[in-house]
Amino acid sequence: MEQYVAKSPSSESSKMSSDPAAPDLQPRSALTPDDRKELLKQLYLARYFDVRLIKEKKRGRLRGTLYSSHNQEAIIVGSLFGLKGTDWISPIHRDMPAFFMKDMRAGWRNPDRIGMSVQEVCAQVWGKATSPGRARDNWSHIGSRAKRIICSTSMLAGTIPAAAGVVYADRLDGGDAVCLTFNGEGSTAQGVFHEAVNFAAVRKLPVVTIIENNQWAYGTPVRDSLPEGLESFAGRAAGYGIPGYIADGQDVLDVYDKVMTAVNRARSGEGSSIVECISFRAYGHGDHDDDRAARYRREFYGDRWEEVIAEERERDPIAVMKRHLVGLGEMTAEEAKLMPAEGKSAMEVNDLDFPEDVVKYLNEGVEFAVASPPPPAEEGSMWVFKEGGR
Ligand SMILES: Cc1ncc(C[n+]2csc(CCOP(=O)(O)OP(=O)(O)O)c2C)c(N)n1
Ligand SMILES: [Mg+2]
Repeated sequence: MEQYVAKSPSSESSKMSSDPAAPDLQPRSALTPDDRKELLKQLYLARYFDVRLIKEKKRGRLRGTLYSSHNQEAIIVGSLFGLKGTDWISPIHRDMPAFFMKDMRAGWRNPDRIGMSVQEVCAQVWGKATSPGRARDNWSHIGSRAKRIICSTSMLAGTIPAAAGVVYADRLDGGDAVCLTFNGEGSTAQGVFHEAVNFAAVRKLPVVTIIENNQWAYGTPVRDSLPEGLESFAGRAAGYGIPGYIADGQDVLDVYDKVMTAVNRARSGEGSSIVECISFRAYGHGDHDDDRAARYRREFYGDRWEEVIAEERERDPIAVMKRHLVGLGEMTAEEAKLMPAEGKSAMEVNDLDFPEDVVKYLNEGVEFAVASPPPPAEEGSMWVFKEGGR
């Protein structure tokens, strides 16, 4: 059987299954040079979060499993960038930076920002008492009503019914909030994916279902979850009578365009959409799967293994954004060579490959987490059954 490798459309050629706006009406046309600079900075931040945790774990300073979003940062950054603070997100394991990058446009250190702080998220990863999860888990099983982040669960596609319920309630209360749900392409095979996308479509709910197609669901390649007659996961949208957009998941501006088109549509009452972002999972499913993934992917791609990796690295989201900035005359070719974090794995980069303020910002989170105490032992048996009840 022919091996499936998802196309990574360039921003010029990426297509939408419904009629796209003319280029000058695309949402990106309203972005300023400062916005674009900020987008690049946020890509660096998401990448640095990832590489820093991998290094901390290799140094033995961190326990628990890491689910890397390396190479998928443009999906997180580009989709969050145009949201209002009062919008909701429903993330899953691959989107850990989303918890602290939500509403970052309001100011990274703005205490009124409607997103978690980097301190809270690092404390979560370190399993400290200062974290939302209070050491019950080190990863994404957290949420916050105040920050408008739906508590992430491990149930694939469970992000969508929860999102539909939240925005349905918001609409009944007269609100205009939109909810972005993040899902891997593997979760589209779940029954609840169908139920929830259908419910949101029928009720015209402001739910945007993002499919992060990183071409692998644990050890299952896309070839085994997409029928031959269907070209894309976004193509499923037609069956629900809603638009399905395809974005180049390596290009933050393309993600921004497609997600904002879906968000604007949702906010104006036209209902839900699917946005598939084509990317490539950089490592194993989690770091526990790295060695095995190297074997099963090598087996799958065969002789093309090195070529596939080289192609995906060439289209690193940081590199793609730098090329945009150079093309727009907002960065010189010489400047683009500075801080070369792109195209390198975690162990190949060091702090000098990142902007100083990005390193400083994340250090504040890490230092807070390391200095925080663990939760008291007696908490171990709490919050499972009703406290004080029988
Ligand atoms: C309902 C359900 N079935 C199986 C699992 C186990 N599981 C966790 S992640 C995962 C693969 C997810 O792949 P995908 O949706 O493509 O997301 P990715 O990890 O690639 O971001 C599986 C099978 C689960 N968490 N929930
Ligand atoms: Mg996947």
